[in-house]
Amino acid sequence: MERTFVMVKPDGVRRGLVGPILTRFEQKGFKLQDLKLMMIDRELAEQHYGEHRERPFFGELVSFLTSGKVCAMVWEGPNAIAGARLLIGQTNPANAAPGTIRGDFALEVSENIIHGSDSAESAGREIALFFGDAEEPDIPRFNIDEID
Ligand code: FUP
Repeated sequence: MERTFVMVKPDGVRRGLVGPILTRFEQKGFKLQDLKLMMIDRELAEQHYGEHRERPFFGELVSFLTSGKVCAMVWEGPNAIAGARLLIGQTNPANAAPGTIRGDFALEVSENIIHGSDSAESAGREIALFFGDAEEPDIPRFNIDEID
């Protein structure tokens, strides 16, 4: 069983695509483990896309990511990391196949709707960055058997 980090970016949230995107992951059979709608600040955006720091589009990428709410998610399933990338499609929506999320819903690389971790290492890092320690839910939960 594998876990991956997926994020609907501000363009996807603005356009009302959270529902259709959740549906695709659920229809595929992946299990939703965690989800939150949140603003991300510049520091988190820069950490998340740290590997692109020297690229010419980095400034625009960070401004875009901080321009509105994102929907951060953790999905679980067999081969979830590569499987999510297949559902998402190529980075540039112009090359993304119809039937993929970017292929069906986006036109330009600067607004490509969604992010998915590209490796086990990225998935671990990104889940920790957005959700903290996944084993420690931030809402206290109780065990019904422990109630008198
Ligand atoms: P992906 O893993 O498919 O999200 O793609 P990358 O990590 O290569 O790129 C991360 C983000 O940078 C993309 F989602 C959009 C942005 N980007 C550009 O804006 N221009 C480019 O030429 C490449 C990437």
